[in-house]
Amino acid sequence: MANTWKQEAEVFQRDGAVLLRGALDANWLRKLEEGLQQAYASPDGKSAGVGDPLRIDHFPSDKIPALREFIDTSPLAEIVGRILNSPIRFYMDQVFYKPEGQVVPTPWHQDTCYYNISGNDLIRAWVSPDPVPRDRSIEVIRGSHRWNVTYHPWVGRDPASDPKGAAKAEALYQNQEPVIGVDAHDTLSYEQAFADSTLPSLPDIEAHRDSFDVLGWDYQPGDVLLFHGHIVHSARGDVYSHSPRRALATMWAGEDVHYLHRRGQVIPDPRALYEFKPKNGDTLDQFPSVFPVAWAP
Ligand SMILES: O=C(O)CCC(=O)C(=O)O
Repeated sequence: MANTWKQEAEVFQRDGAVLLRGALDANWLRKLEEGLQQAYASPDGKSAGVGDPLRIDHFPSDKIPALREFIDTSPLAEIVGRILNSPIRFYMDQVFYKPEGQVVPTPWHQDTCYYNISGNDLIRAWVSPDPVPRDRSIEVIRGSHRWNVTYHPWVGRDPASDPKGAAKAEALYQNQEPVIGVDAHDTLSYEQAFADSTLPSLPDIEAHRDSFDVLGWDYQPGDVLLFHGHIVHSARGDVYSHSPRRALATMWAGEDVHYLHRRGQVIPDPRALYEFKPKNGDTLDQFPSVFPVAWAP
C-alpha cells in the first residue's frame, strides 16, 4: 500500500472517519450534481413526513443512470478499497438533499441499525457537489465505531402504537425473515417501519457536546468523506443556506460484512437479494451476482 493510503487507512481505523481532499475531479462532480438533481425531481417517498425539508431517498442509483455511472466508474470504489486494502463490494446508496433555506440538522445516529448487515469492514462514502461549511457538515464521535453497541434508530414507529402490526413484524424476525419485504422498495416509508424497542437510546450528545470527542470538517466539492458503518454521526444545521446542500452517501462492504436480520429493519435489503433468502452470518461474497467485486487490490 502506498504511504499516503497507509496514513489515511490508519486515521480511518483509529478515528472511524477520514476526509480525502480533492479526490474527485470536475467531470465527476458534474455527473454527481446531475444525478442528485434527477433524484430530487423524483422523490421515492420513503422519508416523507420524517425530516421535511430534508429529503432522504434510498437506492437512487437503481433508477438514475447518472448516479449508477458515478458509483460504478468514479474513483470512489478504489478509494474505499485502498482504505480497507481488500476487495470491496457496493451495498447501497442514499440521497440526502437539503434544499435552499434553513438547513435541517440530521440527528445523531449509527447507520448499521437500519440495515440487515453487520461487520467491521463497512464504509460509508459521503460526497457532495456543494461546499459544505463546518456548521452544516457531517460530524462524528471520534472512535465511536468501536463502542460495540447498537443504538435505537431515530426513525421507526413505537411497536405499542400498532400491536397487531408489530406482532406480525416480530414473527417475521423470529423466523429469520426480513421484517420488510421487497415491496418496501416501492411502498414503505420510514414512518411505517417499527423501531426495535430493545435497543438502548443514544446519549444526548447535543446537550453534552463537550463530553464527546466531536470531529467535523469544512467540506469542499471533490473531497470524499469516509466514515465507518458503526460510527455515531450527524450533520449540523439550523443555519440559513442560499443554496441546496446535496449529498450522495454510498455504503461499501469489505470481506467480513455479513447478513444480519434486524428486528428494527427500516431500510429494505437490496432488491436483488430477496430471492436468495440470506441467513444470518452469510457473507456478501456468497451473493456475487448481487454484490460483484467493485474493486480489488
Ligand atoms: O447528509 C446528511 O445530512 C446525513 C448523512 C448520513 O447520516 C449518512 O450518510 O449516514
